[in-house]
Amino acid sequence: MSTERMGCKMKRLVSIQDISDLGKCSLTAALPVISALGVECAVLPTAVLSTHTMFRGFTFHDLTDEMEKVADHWKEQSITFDAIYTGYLGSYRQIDIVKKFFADFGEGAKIIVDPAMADNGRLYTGFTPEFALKMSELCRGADIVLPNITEACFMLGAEYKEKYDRAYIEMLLNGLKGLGAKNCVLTGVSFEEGKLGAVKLDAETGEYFEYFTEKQPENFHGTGDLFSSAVAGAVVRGMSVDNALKLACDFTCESIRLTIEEENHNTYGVNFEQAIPYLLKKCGE
Ligand code: PXL
Repeated sequence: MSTERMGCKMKRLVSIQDISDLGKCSLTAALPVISALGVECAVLPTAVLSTHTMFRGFTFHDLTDEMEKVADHWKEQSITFDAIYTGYLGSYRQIDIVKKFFADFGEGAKIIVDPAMADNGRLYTGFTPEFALKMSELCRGADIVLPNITEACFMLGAEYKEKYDRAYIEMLLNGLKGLGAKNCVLTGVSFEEGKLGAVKLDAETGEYFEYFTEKQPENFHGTGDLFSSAVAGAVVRGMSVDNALKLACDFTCESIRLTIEEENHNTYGVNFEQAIPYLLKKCGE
């Protein structure tokens, strides 16, 4: 991986998601992780929140109108991107704006979609099942989609199961393929006690891939965003999708491990900052 950087023009990615001012998720996770991976990270913020939505009484300032103006300005300036990475989106209109953004800036760019909107069988505050179906429209033509099991179920209108087998996961992967994505990834998958990871179906070749790490004893917010940011940064830097998934699983696991290790650790996000040296070391392997 390290040699890929030598002599290459720096790549530019744009990440489209919210800024939770405090929360270690969405753009406050994407920016540091993608930058650390040596990729320029432009941002198209969808909203500014005081915290992520797991806090009570969070503020929310919608930036939908601003998104179109920013995109128009970039178009006028002939800006191009090597990748477009979308996460948490707050409204139907934003999804339509993102679809137009894919059409306007997608040529030659990898499109990476993390439909961040649910976990553990439940939608995050403010989302509806109808919104989840609309979000599924972003999968068409995407190079990589990265839902967790809950998000995949909501996008596909499938039953969420806490206990499942390989046939269930295969059904969801095929569902994502049906939505039109190329690399169909499911995160937070476990077939074995104590192991957690990601699986992938390559819709073009039919090839299946999986990778698991030790399951950590606690769950935290923002780990899906860290995972997707690591995948996006690594793939844009030139890593294969399978290796990027491995890297992201290891990095997320290490971030959670470091968090739990800390006495009186915070509960709203993980200590990914101190796992960045580990991320970079893994890239060089
Ligand atoms: O981590 C996903 C995420 C992103 N943005 C906001 C959120 C969440 C999860 O709850 O609330 C605002």
